[in-house]
Amino acid sequence: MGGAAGKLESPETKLEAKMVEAMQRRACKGTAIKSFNSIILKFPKIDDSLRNCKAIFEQFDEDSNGAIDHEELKKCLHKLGVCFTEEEIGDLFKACDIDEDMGIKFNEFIVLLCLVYLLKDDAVEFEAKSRVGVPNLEATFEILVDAFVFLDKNKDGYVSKNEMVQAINESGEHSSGTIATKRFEEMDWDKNGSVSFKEFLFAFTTWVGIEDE
Ligand SMILES: [Ca+2]
Ligand SMILES: [Ca+2]
Ligand SMILES: [Ca+2]
Repeated sequence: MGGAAGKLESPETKLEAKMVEAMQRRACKGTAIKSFNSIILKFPKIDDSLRNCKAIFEQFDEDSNGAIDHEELKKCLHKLGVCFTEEEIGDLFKACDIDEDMGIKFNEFIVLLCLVYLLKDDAVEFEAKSRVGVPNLEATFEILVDAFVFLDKNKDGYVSKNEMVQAINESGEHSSGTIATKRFEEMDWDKNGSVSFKEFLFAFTTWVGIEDE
């Protein structure tokens, strides 16, 4: 809202502010990613692992209508041992229900789980209870967080176009400027000139070919 002049993006909700904080905390630990290409090389592995989320999704979609509604989400978070306030659950739901049809579809669910993973960074219970039959899921989320930390050079919790250009330049590709711009535009869904972790995750599900069905 008002007073954000001079700032590229200011968090719209408390949840987004928390996400930025969590990302900045995580950024302090550094990143294992050395180049944008190395992220691309991990796509097949990430793809496999994310598809395996389908089983968790189906488990939480109790009425099997292909979407997780508000009540189902509450139960889902409870089962994962995540203690969010009503407001946070509402914000999380709105943040991930991008087509605003009041239900979290599979691709939206992946984004949601990864955001929860980031927010529960310092909480052991998520790790302990998230073993719902999806080996390596957390390792995959960690790669995604790591990739974002790699791109967010100034560690403000958002990726700007300049940071994207810088990241791709480091890979030493010649036509990198165009690639960077293209990738950036694919990620910046609301076209406000910066990419949040949520936007990054949605772009990722598209890149690896997970669309809602
Ligand atoms: Ca449902
Ligand atoms: Ca940044
Ligand atoms: Ca944006």
